Amino acid sequence: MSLKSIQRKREYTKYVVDKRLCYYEPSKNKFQKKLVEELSFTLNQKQKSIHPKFFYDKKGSKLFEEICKLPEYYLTRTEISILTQLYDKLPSHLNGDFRLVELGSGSSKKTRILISIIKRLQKHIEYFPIDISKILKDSSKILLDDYENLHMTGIIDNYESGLEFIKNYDNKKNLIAFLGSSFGNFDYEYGLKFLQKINYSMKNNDLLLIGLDLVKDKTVLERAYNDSRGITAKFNLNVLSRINSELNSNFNINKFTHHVLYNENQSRIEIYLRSLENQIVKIPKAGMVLQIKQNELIHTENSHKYTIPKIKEIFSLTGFRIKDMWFDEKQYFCLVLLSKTH
Ligand code: AVJ
Repeated sequence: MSLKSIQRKREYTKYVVDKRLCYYEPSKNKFQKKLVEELSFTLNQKQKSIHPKFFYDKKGSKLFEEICKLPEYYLTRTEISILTQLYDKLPSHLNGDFRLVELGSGSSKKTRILISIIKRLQKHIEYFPIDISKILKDSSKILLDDYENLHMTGIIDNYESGLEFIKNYDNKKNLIAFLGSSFGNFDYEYGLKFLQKINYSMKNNDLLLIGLDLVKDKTVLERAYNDSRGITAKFNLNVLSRINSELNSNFNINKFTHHVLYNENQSRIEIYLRSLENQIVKIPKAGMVLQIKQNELIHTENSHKYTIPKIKEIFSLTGFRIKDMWFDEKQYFCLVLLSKTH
């Protein structure tokens, strides 16, 4: 890919790759600054934690794709099976041309299904993936080769900034896809705030398609996050390697282990890194020296599971109307189509 022109817009740099592909990337070293700022706060709390968005460097994104193929990790497979049903079920909700905006461009397999559905209904398709992972740059070329009438504008940033970006971008209707139960990472309060934020960035005719994982048997859930091949463990530990390479820290990944539990009261999977011994870790670029005790847990992720009444509650509290809901046979996962209440 050669860059034909580079142009700056506010804090983004716009890279025009060709007529059908451009992307916006935050200028300066916005990422490293954020990583330092956030870690110096969250690792200094009594319950140490690392935000799950930091999992997704190049290696982490690759490992996550491997997770999606694991026999125990039913989420991706199940969501794809529901998306496949939408060839028949989504078109009646799409009147007029829609642009596909995707929060966390994730697996291109899901994107392809949505693009194919839209492709049957309109001549040109615009696709705006919003993803903090730079992997976006690689996966985009293949999509363009496969779909002639596709135009892509990638936004390499976090969801909040990405939503800010698309808000009032133009008058075209947006179908915002937020798949994979990524929403499950948010706790209840922040989840509501985030939905309000999405709602606020939507026009009256825009739609939101969101994928949510449902409450189910505890052993099924725990196995999905503690697979027999240890890929999820690798994915979890990789966040420490990432911090090492970006902040010159000296986490020894052999001195930590993957720890998972399903918290039934909160209906969520909780993921931690458990320290195998008393240890001291230095993070020079954050000016930190951490004392970590044997068996101390560093929290890295929550993955919330929902019931149907809970789903109805969170959307009615945040200004949405449920237009439709789709499930797989086992009711493991669901896709919810929403519009603004107006
Ligand atoms: C990307 C947040 C949806 O919670 O299932 C998978 C991340 N972490 N295995 C999830 C994840 C460990 C995943 N989400």
